[in-house]
Amino acid sequence: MSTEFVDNDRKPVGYGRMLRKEDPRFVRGKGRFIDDVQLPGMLHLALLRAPIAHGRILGVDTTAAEAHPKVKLVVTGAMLAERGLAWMPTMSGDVQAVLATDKVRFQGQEVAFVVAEDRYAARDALELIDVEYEQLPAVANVRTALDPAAPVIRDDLAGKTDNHCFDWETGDRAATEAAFADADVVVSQDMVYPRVHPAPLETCGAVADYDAVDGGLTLWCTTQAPHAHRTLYALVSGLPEHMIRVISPDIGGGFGNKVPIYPGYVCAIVASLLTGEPVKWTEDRSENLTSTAFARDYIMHGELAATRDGRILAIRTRVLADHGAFNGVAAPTNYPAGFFGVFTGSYDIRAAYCAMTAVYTNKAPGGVAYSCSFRITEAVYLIERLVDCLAFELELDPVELRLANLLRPEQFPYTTRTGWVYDSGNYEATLREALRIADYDGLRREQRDKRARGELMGIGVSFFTEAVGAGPRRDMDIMGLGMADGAELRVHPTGKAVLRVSCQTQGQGHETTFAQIVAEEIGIPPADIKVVHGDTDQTPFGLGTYGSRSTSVSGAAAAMVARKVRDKARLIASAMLEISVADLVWDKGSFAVVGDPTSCVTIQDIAMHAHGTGELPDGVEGSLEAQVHYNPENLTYPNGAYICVVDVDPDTAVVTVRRFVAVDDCGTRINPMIIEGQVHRGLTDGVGMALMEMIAFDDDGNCLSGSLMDYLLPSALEVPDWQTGFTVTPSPHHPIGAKGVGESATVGSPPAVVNAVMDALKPYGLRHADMPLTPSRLWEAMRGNPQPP
Ligand code: PCD
Repeated sequence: MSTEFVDNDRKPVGYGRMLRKEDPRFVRGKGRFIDDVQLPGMLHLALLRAPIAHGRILGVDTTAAEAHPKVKLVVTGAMLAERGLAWMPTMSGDVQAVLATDKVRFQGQEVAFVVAEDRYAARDALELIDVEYEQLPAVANVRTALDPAAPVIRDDLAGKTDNHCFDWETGDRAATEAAFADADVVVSQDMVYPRVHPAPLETCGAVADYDAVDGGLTLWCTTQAPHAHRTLYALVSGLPEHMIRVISPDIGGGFGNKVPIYPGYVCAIVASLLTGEPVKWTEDRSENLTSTAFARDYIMHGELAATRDGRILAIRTRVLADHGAFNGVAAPTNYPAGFFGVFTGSYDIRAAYCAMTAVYTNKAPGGVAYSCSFRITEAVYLIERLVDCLAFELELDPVELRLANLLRPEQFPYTTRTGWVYDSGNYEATLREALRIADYDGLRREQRDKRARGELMGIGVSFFTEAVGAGPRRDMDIMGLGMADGAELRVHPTGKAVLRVSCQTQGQGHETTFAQIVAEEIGIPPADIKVVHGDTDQTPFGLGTYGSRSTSVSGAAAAMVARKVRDKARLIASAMLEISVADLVWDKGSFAVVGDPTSCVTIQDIAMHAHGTGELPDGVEGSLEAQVHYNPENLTYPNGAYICVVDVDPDTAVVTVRRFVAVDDCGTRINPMIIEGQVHRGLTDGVGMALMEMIAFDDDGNCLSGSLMDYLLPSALEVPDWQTGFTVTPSPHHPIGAKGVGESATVGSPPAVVNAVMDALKPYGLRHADMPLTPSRLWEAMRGNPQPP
């Protein structure tokens, strides 16, 4: 069943619509997630978290908790400090407390842990720990974090006298100022991309199992990057790397949330080392929302310079970035602001400049690539909102304005003013396809009629370019680990194959699409190719799955390793057919003698021969397998045009997303059905961020969004039937021409929704309101009282 082709006119090999191989286990409830891992004698860990955002720890009394009959162990920060484990490095060169020793720096921070016989006892015993705090004033407002009077959060850092985290700039300041000086028109707009949370269905967790006899540690954990995590655990704990095995089982959604290393994972390891038993830690929903990595939280001031007839000349932006209490950004080392540098978007812009200041606040750490390749969501939102602001000022149609400024096909490969080399695209064709599907002119006519009747209908357009597939080793690493990925392929004697990859599916369907990539190259049906991933003992090294990098990097590795196997198969076929390799032709799955298609051997015949007793060509070893390590030459640059149609209720300011057209160009499409699923997911995400989601804090740094009653996620009720389309502009450097797509829709949709709402509210003279566009916020804005973000 799992190999059934929905697109039945294709041969059952290679690319095309295909039901997911993983579905039978998921729909039967047979997936194996972290909480399904049960080991004999397993103990349970619970974390005590700070009730306040900022406070000095005066004392921790664990006596009563230790006396609990089911408690095996209680550990405080002080105890970890004795072992040199109270602090750990973050992925961005900062340090983060595993358990607080001196101060707590955000509400929900880890202070102590209990290990008990069962989960309930561990939780109960937390209540028996008595922590005495001296409450300190909290820095909850990013705008005042750098005030001289602001309390210093990171007094653990030697010589630190303020809350400054880092400064970053990109582009050419002088050229940009000159372009602005020459411009007929300048539009400027302040905008906030609020703090949001990836909120995966499955929260984070781990099971650590240390074997004191052989010195090996097995860690099952919710990680998007098992190999990188293993190396980091080895470096931090001093355990030898070859004795650490990280297993990432089925993952119930990642969305960037499962890229960082969290204190809970480290505590589970420590607990297993100390007790000699396996220890499980599973987060609850509030812990996930309040203490694991957030995303966005950028306050942006953007400006566009243009000619009066709508030629965009330059873009300039200042960003104030809230990084929380510890800089927990997970992005390549040299990119503290992720890939925000692509803020010139999809346009032919002559000059660009960005200056960013990042600060510490008393909030949870993070800054992860939540459904975007490291801050591209923020960059795309900035430029796409600014383009609409410019259209508003010039009274131009936002589509016309975009068409006049989009990069043209002959400009690729195109180097942006901030140094990114866009590989390929046909932006106008992509936008025109979206206009066609949406019947843009018809929509505008409908809007005119409705406006005349006092109804608020809005049409929003966005065009995005993403930069995914991090990344070339020369430019990108995470904590010194280059971002290249391995792949290993073994074809067994009967012609069935096993592909081993380092990336880690979290629901994207790699077990299906990666089998399809190999199938396309060597002609073995996808059903006969097993994809092994998520276990460092079973797979070659690589940096994992985030920033939509799997297809661009591991997918390329899979194609390359299959080609390597095919090359070997060709040599063996030449011996089998007793003909020179030059006289062989490949036809997906078999080699035949040129001009004599009946003299042929299939890949399955070759596999048996390779493992058998027959003659092999000189210098060719038996078996049919290969390994590669693929270092991408460049990122891939998927792009797309989105059109959103909304209705806004004039009395309640409730927004209804009525239609949404998404045309994506991700180059060669491996499995269109999976791509559509990915796009639907991302669009839903985008509607959520535009209209509902925000992690909010009060003035004391109390998190107000610690449950799904307070942090609203979109459901099927809030979203329309998505209409998708595509264009195909292959990536020139990727072996199969594919670009990533997993996050495209999250990146491209928020500005389309906001542009649509602003378009609906044009009769009110409104040009901008900040996300999330909740009814109360919009209602105030419609009455001329915009709420402070
Ligand atoms: N594809 C195809 N074709 C093309 C492309 C692609 O077919 N051209 C497909 C593949 O193969 C896969 C998918 O699709 O399966 C996706 O892909 P990509 O784009 O490469 O991506 P990846 O890497 O794989 O993944 C990742 C992503 C991300 S990143 C995110 S957020 C999200 C997405 O993915 N997540 C998730 N999606 C998803 N889904 C699900 N289900 N779940 C999840 O969790 Mo980050 O950075 O992490 O934030």
